[in-house]
Amino acid sequence: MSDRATYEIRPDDALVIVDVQHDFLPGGALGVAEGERIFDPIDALAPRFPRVYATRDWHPENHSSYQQYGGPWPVHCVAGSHGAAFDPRLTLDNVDVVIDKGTDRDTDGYSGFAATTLDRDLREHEVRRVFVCGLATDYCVKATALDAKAAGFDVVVLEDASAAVNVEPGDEERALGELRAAGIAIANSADVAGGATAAVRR
Ligand code: VGL
Ligand code: ZN
Repeated sequence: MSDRATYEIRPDDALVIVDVQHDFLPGGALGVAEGERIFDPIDALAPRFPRVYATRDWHPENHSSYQQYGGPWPVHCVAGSHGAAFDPRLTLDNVDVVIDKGTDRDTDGYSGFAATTLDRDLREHEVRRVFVCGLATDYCVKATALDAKAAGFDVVVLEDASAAVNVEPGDEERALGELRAAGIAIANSADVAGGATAAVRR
């Protein structure tokens, strides 16, 4: 359930869209069952934000998170592969910056802040509040939101614009609980108001 608050989009806001790639959508290597429901909310939100980032899980072929190397996951999001490409239902015209993550073999790279330029770029653009959405709520959305909060940004996770892997039933609810406990707000896209009808990208 979302917290009952309205968020008026401000010039110091950014939207971070996490890992909307073939492999995380139905039919992909690590397809999130409800993944397709995020497209309408994201399309409604992204054009109104002054700055929009899209992260990509972008792994080497021998990434340590793959089962053949002792990790928990099937091979997914190999850099340059079809599975790693953005799903075409993500409107890239709305995206200012693409952030590749998980490029290092030995770290999971769940967070968009892990060994990337995201933190520096947000600060250069004087962003103070970060809205996070995408795939998957219980992994990369969660890790990105927690790191944004730890880095000092105000953070709102958009529940309906995100979807969970749910390896275990209830993982999504547990993830949202962890986010709340860290001081992160949970909202729905309908709780986000205003913003430019066609934002001037900067
Ligand atoms: C993710 C599992 C492995 C994610 C990435 O994008 O949530 N999950 N790699
Ligand atoms: Zn991954």
